[in-house]
Amino acid sequence: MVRRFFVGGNWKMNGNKESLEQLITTLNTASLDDQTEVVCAAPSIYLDFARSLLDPRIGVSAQNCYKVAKGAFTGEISPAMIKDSGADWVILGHSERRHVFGESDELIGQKVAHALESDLGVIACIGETLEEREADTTEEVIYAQTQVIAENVTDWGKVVLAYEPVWAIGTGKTATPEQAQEVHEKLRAWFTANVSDDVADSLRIIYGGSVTGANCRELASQGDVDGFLVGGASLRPEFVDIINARA
Ligand code: G2H
Repeated sequence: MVRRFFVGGNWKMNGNKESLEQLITTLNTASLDDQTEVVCAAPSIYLDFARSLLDPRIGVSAQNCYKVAKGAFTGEISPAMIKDSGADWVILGHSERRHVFGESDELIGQKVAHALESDLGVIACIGETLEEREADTTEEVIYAQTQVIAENVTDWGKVVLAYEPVWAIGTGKTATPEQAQEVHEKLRAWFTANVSDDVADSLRIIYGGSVTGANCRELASQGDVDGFLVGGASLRPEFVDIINARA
């Protein structure tokens, strides 16, 4: 099956109305490969703003959400609110949520279940730390994270899996194309063994971690790399080159 290339821009906690409007103008006026699905993940306070300005061909994502629809959860946002703001996606399980905010696999699984029930698409993130890679436990770690996500997925058509080795995030140390391909191939085999051939074949497994305009083409040429989740470079005009990495 041909998996549509998927490029997410994760703006993280960056930007203001002025800078985001400039960035959005750059995206709206650029020539973007229409074979690529593009989604921008805005800070929650700018979801409406981003949706109102971005070309409708570009999707909008939140960067996190809570596991229930509403209630006394000060500071949180729900999938229903994300939908109401016009966004269609949410990033869950990002390593910054796992490691800076202490989110557990269990909580991430509950969030995945509720986001899907609420009809949001989910960009579910997994990845090992440098310590785990050096201890040769990469596979064990990413399979365990994937297992908890899988237990909570009701519709794989609404999920994109982002492999983001923690040691490559915002560090400038990108996984080599071979390292990314090796892990993505193993993940696909995990899906064959534990979910189904169909899901293994159709699920988009994207790579994140210091992707730039300079390294995106070689990464994109790997058979099991179906796109990217891009942080720093998604705030710069080179994001256009990353979207067009397969063009
Ligand atoms: C990984 C990635 C985006 P960066 O977090 O999710 O960020 O491209 O800055 O490493």
